[in-house]
Amino acid sequence: MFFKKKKEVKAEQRGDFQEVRVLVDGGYKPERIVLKEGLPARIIFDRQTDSACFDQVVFPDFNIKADLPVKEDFFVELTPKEKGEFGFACGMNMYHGTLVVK
Ligand SMILES: [Cu+2]
Repeated sequence: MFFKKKKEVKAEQRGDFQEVRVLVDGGYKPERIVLKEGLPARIIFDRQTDSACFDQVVFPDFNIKADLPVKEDFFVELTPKEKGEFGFACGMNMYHGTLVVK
């Protein structure tokens, strides 16, 4: 049997923070984002679809609920304080992504 691993992208460290871009179009690309524990993170959402499904993005573990503009970069800033996997989703909880904190 073969298992296809979901694409995982590591945030790029820039001095005292880490940054990653997420394309929003029929889902979140990448779906799995690797972050370093304790380092402030900037997740840049690049929403290219006007589907109402992606009007909001929600990070329940970080108490973040944000409105995503269309065709405009939107920054979500958070600091992962513990290791583990933390989900995020569209406002309707249909499309999902995961922050993998190492
Ligand atoms: Cu949705």
